[in-house]
Amino acid sequence: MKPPSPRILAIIPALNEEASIGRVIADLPDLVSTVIVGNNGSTDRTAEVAREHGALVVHQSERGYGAACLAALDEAGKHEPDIILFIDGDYSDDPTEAVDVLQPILNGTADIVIGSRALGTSERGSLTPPQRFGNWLSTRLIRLFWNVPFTDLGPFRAITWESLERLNMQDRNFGWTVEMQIKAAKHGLRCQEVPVRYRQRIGTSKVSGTIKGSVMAGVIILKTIAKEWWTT
Ligand SMILES: Nc1nc2c(ncn2[C@@H]2O[C@H](COP(=O)(O)OP(=O)(O)OP(=O)(O)O)[C@@H](O)[C@H]2O)c(=O)[nH]1
Ligand SMILES: [Mg+2]
Repeated sequence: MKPPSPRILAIIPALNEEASIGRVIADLPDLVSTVIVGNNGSTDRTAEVAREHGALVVHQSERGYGAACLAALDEAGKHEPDIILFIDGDYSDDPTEAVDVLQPILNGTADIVIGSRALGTSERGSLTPPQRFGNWLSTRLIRLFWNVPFTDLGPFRAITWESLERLNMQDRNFGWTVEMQIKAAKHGLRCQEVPVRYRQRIGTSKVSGTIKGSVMAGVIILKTIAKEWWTT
């Protein structure tokens, strides 16, 4: 008898992404059974568009990438998921590549898979120089301290539900992705990367396109690395 196929849930943190969120949901492959949008107090039609495309929308009034993901995860837990796929709501990631991101977990060779934009191709202007440098520095530090050779902190990623529960994620902001990778290394999870492509976002840039946003995200990421190092 064929074993039952794993239940795969996608989580999309979203703040004012009405122009792109529908396309992200529509382009996800059929093997994703449920989409949960962590709506961070959007003042546009993000929630309506997401619902029109069949997603469940969870509201999180507290701003912050991690806060949106945590709210969506609370809901995800009610659906007995096997695998969680994370993807941004601005259409920078290509949802059709979810198949590649999920494959190592489906094959049983990985517990967490990061879609790496450093291994793949990024459209001109989609990643700013400070962002590239920040990702390079952060992944070098992870390699140095925890000995796992990640090349990116990209948002497009998949992890088994069982592993995610073990990581006990805490960060409520842009430390979310780096925290997950460091904790995965600390817990000895089987970590893998696959190349993904990255495009110019749809809609207006909120973080990386502004100097203030980049500096803030960089500081939060470095602080998270320091905190995890202290608590190793
Ligand atoms: N900026 C921001 N984004 C959030 C928040 N909560 C959820 N998001 C979503 O998190 C994802 C990543 O944020 P982005 O604004 O795309 O961040 P980025 O890719 O570093 O930079 P830009 O695409 O240039 O804005 C998007 O889907 C946002 O809608 C939040 O509180 N602030
Ligand atoms: Mg973006």
